[in-house]
Amino acid sequence: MGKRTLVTSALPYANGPIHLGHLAGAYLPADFYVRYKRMRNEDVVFICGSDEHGVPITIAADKEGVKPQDIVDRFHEMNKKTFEEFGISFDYFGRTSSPVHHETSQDFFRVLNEKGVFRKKSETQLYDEKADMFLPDRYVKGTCPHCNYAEAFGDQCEKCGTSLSPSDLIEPRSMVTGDKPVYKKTEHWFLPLGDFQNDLQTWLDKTENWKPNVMGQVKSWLTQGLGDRAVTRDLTWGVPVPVDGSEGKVLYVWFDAPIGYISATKEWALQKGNPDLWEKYWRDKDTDLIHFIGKDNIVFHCIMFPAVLMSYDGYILPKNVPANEFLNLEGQKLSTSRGWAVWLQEYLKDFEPDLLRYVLGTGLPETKDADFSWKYFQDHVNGELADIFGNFAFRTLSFTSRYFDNKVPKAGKLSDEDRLALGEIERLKKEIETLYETFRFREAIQKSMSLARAGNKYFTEMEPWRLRKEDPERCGTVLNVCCQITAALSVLFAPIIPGACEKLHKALNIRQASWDDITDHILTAGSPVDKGEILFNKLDDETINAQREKLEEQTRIREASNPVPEPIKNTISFEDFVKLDLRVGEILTAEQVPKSDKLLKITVDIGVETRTIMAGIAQHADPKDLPGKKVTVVANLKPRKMMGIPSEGMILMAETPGGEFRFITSDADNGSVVA
Ligand code: B3M
Ligand code: ZN
Repeated sequence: MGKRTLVTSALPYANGPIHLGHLAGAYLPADFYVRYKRMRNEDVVFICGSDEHGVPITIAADKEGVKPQDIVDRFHEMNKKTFEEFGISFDYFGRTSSPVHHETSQDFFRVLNEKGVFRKKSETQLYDEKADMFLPDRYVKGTCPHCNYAEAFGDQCEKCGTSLSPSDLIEPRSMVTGDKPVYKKTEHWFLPLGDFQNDLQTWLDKTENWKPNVMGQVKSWLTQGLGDRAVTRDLTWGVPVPVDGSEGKVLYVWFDAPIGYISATKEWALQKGNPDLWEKYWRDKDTDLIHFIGKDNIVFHCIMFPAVLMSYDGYILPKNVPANEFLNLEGQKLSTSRGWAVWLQEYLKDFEPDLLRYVLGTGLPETKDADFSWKYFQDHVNGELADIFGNFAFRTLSFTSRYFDNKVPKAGKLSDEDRLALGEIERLKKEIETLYETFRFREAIQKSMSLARAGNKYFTEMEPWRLRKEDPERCGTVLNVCCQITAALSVLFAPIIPGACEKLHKALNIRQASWDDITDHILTAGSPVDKGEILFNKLDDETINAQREKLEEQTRIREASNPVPEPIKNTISFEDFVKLDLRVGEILTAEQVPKSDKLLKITVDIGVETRTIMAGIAQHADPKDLPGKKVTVVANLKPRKMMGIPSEGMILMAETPGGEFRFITSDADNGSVVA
């Protein structure tokens, strides 16, 4: 056994299903890495689990009117199963509600408390008198002081993105009762991160190969100077604070959740019948600890949790935290509340895991935010998996089984071309290893695909279909080379597309694929080969469009049932307002503008004259329904050309939160002034 590595993926909150954004951040890259290490026969343990505490859980429960326990039970089981189906190969998937976790996190708190690490301070916090509870920031809503959005949360305005504290809100109200919260004194335990500044710096200085985006964020936290972080909360849902005088208090979720990695490793060891085994992975300096996370979790994994581990003493610190940036979807930010997301269970109803594992892998947000689109998915499945990898494996296997009696043919004397093609195996293997070791999975995948590309090129140039008749021995040599490359591919690609590679191993009779077996002569001449099968079917436009429509439909439904009101714009003066000349009018004619799918050309009688107005409502109104409709027109808007036609005003419309358009009508005579 080689090196020992403990790999963790961020514990997903058990408050909703897994989507592509999660996968691209913390799970898929970790799984590539772990599978690669296992294939190298290294000692690696892969740990994850559900994060079942914190306000995200109680908010989800409140929304549905059920208990937090119901929410976490449901999503823990669901997510565990989905990860399994997708082939994320955790050695253990725990949950932070487990007794082992409660004990472990309480032990951490107790020990740190006894060592005098914490500071106890009292502070005033928002309190709901009617509900008799302190309010977490997320439980307070009010008007955003920056954009006037009336539904801003106490920690952030989701409209303008500003991060807030509850005291910033104009007219704060409790989400529990709707009452105005009051301020009340409460006592909490704080982790004085400033005390760890030097130790953290020393540790970070010694780390190697960290991604610049991760190190940059950490350095900037350190430069700003670290403050005190409360590690307890006044809540009922969570791990109870295990010291006297702490009734009604639980551990802050970001205190207990990372300890969840340790608890889950303990449970894994118990399950293996070797209860002490976990210690080797957490307390032995020869273990490399690697945390895979999304970029929003960096501070907790690179500052707060290391500070906790240092204070307890005897624990190793992370060797690397290869955090990923965010994944966008079809050019827009992912949003579960808006329904703008692809949920993994939904994906799995329609496609094999391998396709997404590969395609998402080629576009991971490793150094900057990346975009996933269904078109990108289609292009990469068709153009690479099917046309390059699948095609090469298929033509090699079918040719071999058909003309060489289902056996790897013997290689004769190798030509320069043969040697060059075979040489690619060793050369690329080395490069790919470096890429895996430095967490550059996108490039590792590209490099792996370039071996299949080289294989195809070789096959085409050698023209075995011609050699078969002209020079059968030479043909055997060429197919031997192709079989060796196919075998190498089936091992190199195994961390990425395990399903397809297993099929290939079967077809090539490779019993146990190990990374170090990848050579230019993995297969011996005469060993059996099955007939090739099509590994990847191409995806047609219809299939892809159906996915896009599903996405749009999801958002339509969510937005209609859960409208986000538009914020009120900045105040204007009365003088500004009276500059507007608004008139009642009546539509006379309406027609579609050629070559535009949005614009209608409309003529409106506004009493004093008839105006031609271009309106971008073709998708919302049928021109033949419009004549006779009474509308309101901005009559003194400077004319502007649209599709070459001057538009002499604007017809006012109301857009509903669900995205429908309605005219502002009046039964007053045409030309009446609106004021
Ligand atoms: N549950 C936050 C998140 O999903 C959190 C991760 C915990 S890792 C210890 O972003
Ligand atoms: Zn705002």
